This record gives sequence, structure tokens and C-alpha cells, in this order.
Amino acid sequence: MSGAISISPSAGTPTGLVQVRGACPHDCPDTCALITTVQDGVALKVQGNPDHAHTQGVLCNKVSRYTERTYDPQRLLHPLRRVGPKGSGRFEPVSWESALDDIASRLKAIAARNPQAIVPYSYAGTMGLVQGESISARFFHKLGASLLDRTICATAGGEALLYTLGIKGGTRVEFFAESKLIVIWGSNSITSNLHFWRQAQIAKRAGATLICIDPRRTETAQKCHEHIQLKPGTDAALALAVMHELIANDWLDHDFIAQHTLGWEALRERALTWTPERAAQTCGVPVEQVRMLARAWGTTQPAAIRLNYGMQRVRGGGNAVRAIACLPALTGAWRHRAGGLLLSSSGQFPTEKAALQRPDLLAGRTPRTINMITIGDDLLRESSAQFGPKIEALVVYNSNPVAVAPESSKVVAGFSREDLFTVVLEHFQTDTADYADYVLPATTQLEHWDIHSAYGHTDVLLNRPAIAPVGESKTNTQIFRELAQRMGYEEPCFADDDLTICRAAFGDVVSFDALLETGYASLPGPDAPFAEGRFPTPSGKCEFFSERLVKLGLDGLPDHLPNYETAGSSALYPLAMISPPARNFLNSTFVNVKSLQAAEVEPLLEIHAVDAAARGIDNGAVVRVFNDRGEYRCRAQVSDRARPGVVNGLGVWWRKLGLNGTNVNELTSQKLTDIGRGPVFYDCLVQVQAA
Ligand SMILES: Nc1nc2c(c(=O)[nH]1)N[C@H]1C(S)=C(S)[C@@H](COP(=O)(O)OP(=O)(O)OC[C@H]3O[C@@H](n4cnc5c(=O)[nH]c(N)nc54)[C@H](O)[C@@H]3O)O[C@H]1N2
Ligand SMILES: Nc1nc2c(c(=O)[nH]1)N[C@H]1C(S)=C(S)[C@@H](COP(=O)(O)OP(=O)(O)OC[C@H]3O[C@@H](n4cnc5c(=O)[nH]c(N)nc54)[C@H](O)[C@@H]3O)O[C@H]1N2
Ligand code: SF4
Ligand SMILES: [Mo]
Repeated sequence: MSGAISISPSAGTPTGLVQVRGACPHDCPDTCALITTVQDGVALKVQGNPDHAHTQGVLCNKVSRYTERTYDPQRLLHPLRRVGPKGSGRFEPVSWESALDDIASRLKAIAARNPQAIVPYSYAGTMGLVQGESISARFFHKLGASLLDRTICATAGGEALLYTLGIKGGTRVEFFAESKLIVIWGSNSITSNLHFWRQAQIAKRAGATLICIDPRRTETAQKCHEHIQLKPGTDAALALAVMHELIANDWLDHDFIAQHTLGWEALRERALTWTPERAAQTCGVPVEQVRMLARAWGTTQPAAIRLNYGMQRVRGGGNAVRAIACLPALTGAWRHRAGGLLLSSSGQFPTEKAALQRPDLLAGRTPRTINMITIGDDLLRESSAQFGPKIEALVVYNSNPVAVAPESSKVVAGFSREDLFTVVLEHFQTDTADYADYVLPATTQLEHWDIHSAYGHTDVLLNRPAIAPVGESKTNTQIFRELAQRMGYEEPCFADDDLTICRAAFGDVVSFDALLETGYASLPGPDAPFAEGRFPTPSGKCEFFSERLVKLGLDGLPDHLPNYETAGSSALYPLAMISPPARNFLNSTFVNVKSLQAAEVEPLLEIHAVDAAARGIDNGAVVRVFNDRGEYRCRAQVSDRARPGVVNGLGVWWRKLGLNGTNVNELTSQKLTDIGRGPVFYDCLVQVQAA
């Protein structure tokens, strides 16, 4: 490979027997500190760093298998060019030189007509700030490509927090260990937030009460004292009824409310319409459980809520997060460091986003924005004044949209377009890579530098390369550097090497020397961030009422918004389906790793005995799950993990590894949430039949 810029991502790759400090790159709140043991350039094992307070030497089952994934025989080793029809997965190896030359000339030709016809598509395959949006973002900004609204996971809840608390931040995860009451709300912590669960266990052993609120009887729900198994998308109703009871029993912190909140009178009026009986009816739970939750919340201190993203993947997800985020202010739970609420800590990091991504390279242009959730519809749109130019090229990295985006039949139809030019940077031949014109092999976390913020704690982590790139793989950054060079981009920022970008990510706020030394550094911050109020909202208060939402034409107060697809509203599709993660996968990552696939066996649909019997479905039978959007086949597991009327289609399998070449997203819709333009994966009606 030639190219004037030569930056070896493996510079400093050690030899002999060494241990290399790193960070888990995956989209998981825990962002663990890793130690990779390397013998003569070969990674032998990946373990948790015992010195890192959050990791405590423990990794999840998935990342414990990291070397298996890294050296998997199916790993992409060479650039590939498509030779068969789109989707056939037929490719031939080509040199980097010819792949990058051809890609650059195709992108140049499209950009000459209209650069907005080119769309980057990326998400959190790696959460690294360097291999995520750094050189890639600079590249697309300089090009003037369409912008991507990266909404597929967390924007409904994230923006709801901004409207309420003013920040994506809250209770420090380590202080949950001191709580007397922990409400685990829409989170399967054992599966998706293991290191928080360790804190909850400490609290439990010290006598704390754990309450889980989840339509699915998860392994986490089973281990809590109480499980409120509500219908999907009814959380706001439950939270409003809790408020009703706080008012009725005067379990309020009047002083905190008066000093540090905005809009109490209006919220009070609304909450009084949500009697426990009304909420019990809406949520499909016994009224005693609503009262139990309110009493616990109203009479226990310190009390904290671990809210997670599972409960915001419905039409009213933003409102639900807003309603729940009001609860700590009502009881003054924020006064204690072990009280309050945590959804995400990501807003607490002083990340130098502009330095990393260089939006100034847009030079005054304002390209349109494509919402990543509606990529199915958008790939099928023609040019129009409203939409802008038809999408002619997609560059996909750190994401597997053909598997993870909703309404797969549309996504597949879009990716199948013969007139679409698609480049995919990947570790493996995923469902998305099957539709590429070029597949470019990318390095894994063991092979490159990166730096990480987190969303479940407040430490910065540095990741050092432990081994040389496998095969001919290159870092995402290097691929975009070499493309930039071929496009003729001469700004010095395109030559920044990865270590330089790592240093720029947090400026002087985090000591880079400390990171080089230990691999992690804690952000400074108060123990109890809102003990004296000082919410970073426009009013400086916890905003029960939001003027900013009113200006957007939305309700200024949180309310219960029924799902788009409410159970009972359709005779054809009587069952509500949620599709939370299978424990041994991380979204669609790890589905192809043999040992983890063996642990999950096959795509499953959990169905309650009553619903199964009504359809003549036996445990273990192959079933057809369908609605107007599509059909999916998987194996039924008759189980009380599902509540009556709700089925759980565990995700997110690769389509081609499923039973009939589809996955659960064949059934999900491209509609958006009330706040934050987020996805509604768990707002979905289906019917199930024995196949
Ligand atoms: N093992 C594993 N870990 C993961 C992931 C993974 O795929 N596998 N994914 C990672 C990513 S990207 C994310 S965003 C997080 C996701 O992790 P979480 O934020 O915890 O979200 P989910 O796993 O989607 O859902 C959590 C729980 O919410 C429940 N739920 C579904 N609908 C509702 C509802 O309407 N109300 C309530 N109260 N609960 C509901 C689900 O049944 C599930 O048990 O986890 C990360 N960690
Ligand atoms: N039905 C349903 N659908 C869902 C969800 C659900 O709960 N139910 N969850 C949603 C959520 S929360 C999320 S966050 C999205 C996640 O969607 P995605 O962000 O697309 O996540 P993954 O499926 O894990 O795919 C990430 C891909 O990035 C690749 N990758 C990892 N590191 C690198 C790298 O350094 N370079 C390159 N080039 N590639 C890399 C991996 O190999 C993997 O194929 O899915 C969403 N889809
Ligand atoms: S996926 Fe989560 S729990 Fe597993 S190693 Fe990574 S950060 Fe830790
Ligand atoms: Mo996510």
C-alpha cells in the first residue's frame, strides 16, 4: 500500500509476554477497563482490570471471548469487491490501492452532482471517540455529505432528560451501593449493565429493597424483591400515579419542590387525574403494586432509580422518561448522594466534539439530515424539493443497519438498489456487508488506539493497541485518511494520527499522562450533583414544565401517550411484541461468534402459556410471527418471562443466521418517538401462529 500519509496504527505494538491496558469498545454503559495478555504479538486472553473501580476485574461473558472474535476464521482480512448481485455475498479480493482509488472516484463523481446524495451511516459498533466520529466526520463535513441523525438508541430518553434535568447525568453509579431503595426501571441490568448490578447487590445485602419495572420477567426481575410486570409503553401512567400517591399521602419534600423545581402546580393537577386505579388499568398490573411502589418511593431515603433505555423505545418514550425524572425532585431524593436517578452519564464528559469532528469544514454549508431509523424509507425515496437528492451512496462503518434498523423489508429493498453505491467498513461479512460494492476490513479494539467516555460511569479510558492489525485490516481513521488524500483534501487535520486525536479528545481536563500510566482517569464532580438544585436547565430548576417543549408545539408537562400500536386496537395483530437483547449478544455484534451463538442456540420468541395454548403452540415449536410489515420465523419458548398479551422476540440475530433469513426487525416500524426522533422498536403489534 502506498499513500503519502503513513500512520501505523500498530506503532509501539509490544513483543514478548506483555499485558496491555485497554477499554471495552462496546455500546454498553459499563465501559470496562481491559487487560490483554499478549505473547509474541498474539493476544492470548482479555480480562477485566482488577484495579479499575468500576470493572473490578470482571468482564461479561461476551467480551471474555474477545480473542475468539478477533481471530475468528471468518474475520475479514482483505478488501473485497462485489462480483455477484447485491445481497448474494459474492465478492473477490482486491488491493487497497484499487479499492480506495475506485471508491474515491465514485464519490467524487456523485459529489460533483450533489454531495448530499452521499450519506454516512454509523453508530456505536465501537464507542471509541477516535475510531467513531473523528477523521470520518471531518471527511464527510469536508465533502458536504448529508448529516446523519444518530437516533437509533438513546435520543428519546436523552433529550427528555435534557428538558427535565438539563443534562444527561445523575446519580453516580458507585453510590447506588448505599441506597436503601433501588428502582430498576426498564433495565435488564444483569444482561446489559452488569457492573451496576454489582452495586445493587451490595445495597441488597445491606438491606435495600430492589423493585424492577419491566414487561418481561428477566433474570434481573427475578432477583429483585418486587417485579411490576407492566404492559409495554405504560411507564408514564405508572409514574404519574406514584405522584398522585405522593400528593395524597403528603410524601413530598415541599422545600425542595419550592426552591428547585418549575411547574409544580400544573404537574400536581395532572398527577391528580392519575389515580392508582386508573394507572393499574392502563398498565395492566394490580393496584396494590402501584401503591406499593409509591409508598416505597415516598417513605424511603436514600432512594434511587436506575432508568435504562428499554422503556423509551415506544411512542411516548420521551414523556415517560420525563415523568420518571420528576420523581426524585418530588421527594428530595437528590439531597443524598445515594439518591436520585441515573439514565446516562454521557453528558458529564467534557468531550471536545468540535475538535474531533471539525464541523467548521462544512464552511457555511448546511446539508440535510437523514434520520438513521428511517433509512429503509429514505433509500427508496426519489429526489424531491422536500427530501433533496435521491441517496446515491452510503458509507457504513461501526453499524449493521440491515440487521438493526426497523422494518427490514424496506431496508433490504433499499440496500438492494443496483444504482446505490455502498461501502462497508467491517470486521465480518455481516448482513449489511452482503449488500456492499466494497467491503473494507477494519481493525478491532485490540489493534488500534482509542479513547473512551462512558454512559454508565464517569471515567475516561484509554485503549492501547495490543496486537498488529489482523490480515490487511486498517483502522477506520486510516481508511478515511487515505480516502481524504485521494479526494485531494489538504487540511492538516486529515493527517492527525490516532494518538494526537486521543490527546485532543478531552483537552486539558483529563491528564493524558495519567491515562497513559493507568489507562483510566475519573472526572471530577460533586457526589450529589443536584443536592442544592442548580439543574443546568434554562431556569436552573428541575423543569416539570418545559417552555422549550411548548415552543416545539408539544405538551409542556409529562403525560402518558399510548403506544402507536396499542394492544387491543387490532383484531388481526392482538399481541404486543418487545425485542430486547439476548444476553450473549450485543445488538447484532457477537451473533457470529460460535461459542456465544451456541449459548443462544436459535432466535427465540417467549410467549405466555395462555397465549400459546390459544394458538396451539407447543414449547419449542417453530412459529411464524407476522404483521403487515413482514414475517419472521423463530422458535417459541412457552414461559412466564412473557406476560399474557406480550411476546418477547429476543434480538438482534443476523438475518442470514436466522431460521428463514429474517430477524425480528422484519416486524418493527419506522415511526418515531414523541421527543428525540427515536425508534419505537418495542411499540409493535404482531400475530403468532405455529409454522
Ligand atoms: N448483553 C447485552 N448488553 C447490552 C446490549 C445487548 O444487546 N446485549 N445492548 C447495549 C445497548 S446498545 C443498549 S442501548 C443497552 C440497552 O439496555 P437497556 O437500556 O437496559 O435496554 P433494553 O435491554 O432494550 O431493555 C431493558 C429492559 O426494558 C424492558 N422493557 C421493554 N419495554 C419496556 C417498557 O415499555 N417499559 C419498561 N419499564 N420496560 C420495558 C425490556 O424487557 C428489558 O428487560 O444495553 C447495552 N448492553
Ligand atoms: N429490534 C431491535 N432492534 C434494535 C435494538 C433492539 O433492542 N431491538 N436495539 C437498538 C439499539 S439500542 C442499538 S444501539 C442499535 C445498534 O446497532 P449498531 O450500532 O449497528 O450495532 P451492532 O449491531 O452491534 O453493529 C455494530 C457493527 O460495527 C462493527 N464494528 C465494531 N467495531 C468496529 C470498528 O472499529 N470499525 C468498524 N468499521 N466496524 C466496527 C461490528 O463488527 C458490528 O457489525 O440497534 C438497535 N436495534
Ligand atoms: S460489554 Fe459491557 S460488561 Fe461487557 S466488557 Fe464491555 S463494558 Fe464490560
Ligand atoms: Mo443502544
